[in-house]
Amino acid sequence: MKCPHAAGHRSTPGGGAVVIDPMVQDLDGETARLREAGTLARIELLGVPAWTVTRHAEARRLLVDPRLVKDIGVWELWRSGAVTRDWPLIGMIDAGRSMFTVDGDEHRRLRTKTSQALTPRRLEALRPDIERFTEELLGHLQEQGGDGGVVDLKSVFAQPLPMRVVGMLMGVDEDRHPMLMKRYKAFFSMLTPQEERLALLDELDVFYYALVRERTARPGDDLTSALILAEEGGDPLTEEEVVGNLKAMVAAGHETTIGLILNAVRALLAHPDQLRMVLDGRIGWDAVIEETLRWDTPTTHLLMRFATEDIQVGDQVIGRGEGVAISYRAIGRDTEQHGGDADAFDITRPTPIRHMTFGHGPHICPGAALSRVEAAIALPALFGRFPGLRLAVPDEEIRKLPVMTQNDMESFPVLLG
Ligand code: STR
Repeated sequence: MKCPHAAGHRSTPGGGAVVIDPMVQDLDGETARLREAGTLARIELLGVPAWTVTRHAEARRLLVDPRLVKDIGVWELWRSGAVTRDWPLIGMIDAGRSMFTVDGDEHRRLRTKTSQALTPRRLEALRPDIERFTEELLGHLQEQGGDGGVVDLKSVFAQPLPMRVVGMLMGVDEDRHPMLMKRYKAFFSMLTPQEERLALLDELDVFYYALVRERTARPGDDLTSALILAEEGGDPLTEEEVVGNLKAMVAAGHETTIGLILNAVRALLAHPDQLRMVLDGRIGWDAVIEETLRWDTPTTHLLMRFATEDIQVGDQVIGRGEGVAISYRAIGRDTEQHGGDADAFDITRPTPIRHMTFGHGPHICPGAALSRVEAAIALPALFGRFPGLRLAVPDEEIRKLPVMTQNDMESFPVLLG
């Protein structure tokens, strides 16, 4: 990669960029530094400069601003060749044509069926399956940790559950799940060499194209088949678009919900008084889920949108062609939105639902309701079965994965109690 700094990035008055740490060694410190750097902060992503939005109110405005688009072709650093596919984060942006990468009328065309399939009403039909998966995986926990030994809540429960749910929804057979989980882990990890990441993305494409062809020949009652079939009189998605949406659904449905489930368990175990309130029925699981989403967001930074023209934000200007990330973790800790104690986990706060963790505007997370249903089934079932659940190591020893955009941990060793 050529030096991107040479490409004429405008600097903020007086401020150096916050360098985002690929090893995620101090996430809370970094979040605080981002908030200190201002509403619109300069960041550096592995040598590549960008802006990021750190405040709730400003993100709400910018996420509906049509001058910010997903089209990588607008990015000056990409057009000039300063950023290439050698950059380890390129797969987060240049991810094929899908509802994640397109705006405007085309975006509506790509997204409508998916959002219709994921309304709270439609999701009621999935509930029995999610409950069945949950029971099965709780059985695996019992088998592996029932003798009083340490068991990894991540690999045995929090990771396979969302994979099974999104696999069922999209029509991906269970025997493919280990392959997908392994590849996505390597995709997100900054320790994976870039040639390896590009190769595994190609392998995933081969898999997804084969799946789409199979469903084209023999449609099932999954969402992939629905995406292939044209509405009466409607115009069908292209094969590339179906593959793009399928990839986005599997990657997002699996990776983010792991974080939601594990972060909620971790927060409750670290706040036993609050756990007691939930187990006594004094406060609902929905409060736990919403507060976890705000306080410990599964997505740390969402990459990336690009300015089609200069955009004034306070006394700063996002220059035409520059990249803008959204720092959801910082936004969840916004004191203007959540009060002076925004850094505290508190399920009794009056307005926990006013977070923006699922985004805002046309690209707002289509899977939000699904992830809430998953967590609302998984968490009470887990604590119902193992009320004495506790961490097997001190909380400070839990390691974050070296992933720049997602908030995920290496493992979560517990004792079932
Ligand atoms: C991963 C790689 C890929 O093949 C397709 C996508 C598109 C959807 C992206 C996904 C990515 C990364 C994780 C995202 C997801 C949408 C929601 C999820 C960004 C780039 C979040 O973390 C919010």
